[in-house]
Amino acid sequence: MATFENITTERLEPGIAVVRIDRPKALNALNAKTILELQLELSDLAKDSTVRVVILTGAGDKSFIAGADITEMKDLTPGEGVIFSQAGHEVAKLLETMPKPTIAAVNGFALGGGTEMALACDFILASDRAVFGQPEVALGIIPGFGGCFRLARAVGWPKAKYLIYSGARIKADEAMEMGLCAKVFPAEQFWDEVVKVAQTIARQSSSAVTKAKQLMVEFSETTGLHYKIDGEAHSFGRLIGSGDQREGMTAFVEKRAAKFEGI
Ligand code: DAK
Repeated sequence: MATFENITTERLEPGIAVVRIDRPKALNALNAKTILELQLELSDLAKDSTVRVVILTGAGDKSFIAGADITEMKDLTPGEGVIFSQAGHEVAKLLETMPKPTIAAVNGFALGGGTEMALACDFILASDRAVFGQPEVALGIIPGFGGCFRLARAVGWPKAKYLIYSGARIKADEAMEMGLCAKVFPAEQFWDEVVKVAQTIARQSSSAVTKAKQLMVEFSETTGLHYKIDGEAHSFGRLIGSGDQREGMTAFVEKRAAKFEGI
């Protein structure tokens, strides 16, 4: 089994793989290396017949994924921006289409790319301490891992537009009300409840569950979605290198408010 720097995988019975993003210094933000590691690990789990359910979560109790790594994204060139986005799309696509259920166990901050990766899973289980949001516009960019489409698919266009244009952060109860989460559990019991859900699924007929997933992927027009998302990667690439993207990300790193000029 491969050993990675930023992710770990734990096996639980019966046939559950728990993939944890583990970058505490950046609240589990996704840098390019973590995205590559996720891509490799999820491809293996997708093919592993002993795995019936995959849980994606964040290490620690503060953060699921605090977004893409802003420090690393700050200096991307437009070409690198497209490559980064496409790698993130591959990870999201694996979560969305692998022939077994994927559960996002959102234990804390799920911002930007964090909400997007959670949305790519089959469903979201959230701790009552979870916080969701798409704050990209505050950094001079747009959601780059499929957020514009998957968020709208989950909560409807008006609410997705509200969340994306405002960058508002919402707590688990509001996310539940909007239809983003399948269940919210108190933080103290969160992990036990997540494992119970995964075990319940893992004990069903895996061929029936896989068929149900395949049908839902097909009928939710996910294939069309992947085509549209490629357009998102190129739109993102065009924002990389803009004055507002440099200002937004430099301001985050310098811990000050951004001054945008709309360029
Ligand atoms: N990237 C890098 N470092 C991060 C980070 C991030 N996203 N989030 C947190 N950190 C780091 C902080 O800089 C800090 O580092 P030190 O100062 O200790 O060195 C450390 O984690 C602890 O964070 P805080 O001190 O800020 O902790 P607080 O509890 O005060 O605040 C917070 C927690 C999650 C509210 C705050 O850290 C925060 O606002 N973080 C940024 C959240 C955010 O804006 N996320 C969205 C990122 S943009 C695309 C692909 C993907 C995307 C877009 C395009 N393409 C290529 C097409 C996605 C974009 C995003 O996700």
